[in-house]
Amino acid sequence: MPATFAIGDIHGHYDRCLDLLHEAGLVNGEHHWSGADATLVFIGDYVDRGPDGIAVLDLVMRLQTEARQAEGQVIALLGNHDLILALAYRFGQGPFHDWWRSAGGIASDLKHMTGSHLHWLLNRPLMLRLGDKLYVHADAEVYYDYGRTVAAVNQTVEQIIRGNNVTNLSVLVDQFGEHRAFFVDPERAATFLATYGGSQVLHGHTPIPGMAGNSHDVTTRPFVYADGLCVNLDGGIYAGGEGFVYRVV
Ligand SMILES: [Mn+2]
Repeated sequence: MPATFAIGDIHGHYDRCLDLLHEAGLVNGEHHWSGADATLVFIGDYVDRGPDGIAVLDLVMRLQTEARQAEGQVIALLGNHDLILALAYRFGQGPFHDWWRSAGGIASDLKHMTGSHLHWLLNRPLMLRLGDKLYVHADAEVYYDYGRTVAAVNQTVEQIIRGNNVTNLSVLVDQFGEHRAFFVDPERAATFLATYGGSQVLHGHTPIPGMAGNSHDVTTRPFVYADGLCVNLDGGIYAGGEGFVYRVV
């Protein structure tokens, strides 16, 4: 079985992202896919807060193509920050633009964003089930509002984010901002897995130091919690954390 890797929230830190992928053997010195038939899952939040979110989007989009040609695959989930940038781009000045700014939106990201970035963002899945792992961006319960299977959630959210119903979009963005649902109550993680399948939830969205405390190496490896049911992959790169690529299988 081909190897599977996952990487958490990049938030515009393109150079750090490349370094991590290179260390993991997934890109070569020329920044091209070198992971052969491996699977790499990006957990979302490519943009905002850090210097160059669009470069991160371009990298992920290109690696998807290159991996496919090598019989590997790059799967990229949608993060809440990615959604907000897409809405700021689509709707222009107004509530979503204000939301994006207050969420750490970077002016040059919006300036350099194109229709192809938007198209790509609007086609990102919210959830992924691969083997016995369930991948989501947020440690939140927003998913329940959109369906009781991975496929149903992805389909419902895709329709909403391509649509023009501002109320539905606002509710989605708001709920997507929840944190720590499974940390405060491990029973919620068990219920989540019973609903969507899998034996472990892999997520980002909530920097590990906020869960595990601030010991020196806390941002360099995944944080397992909720009786082993959850794995947090957010190494807090935007706040100076080193981050990591997690070898899942
Ligand atoms: Mn997030």
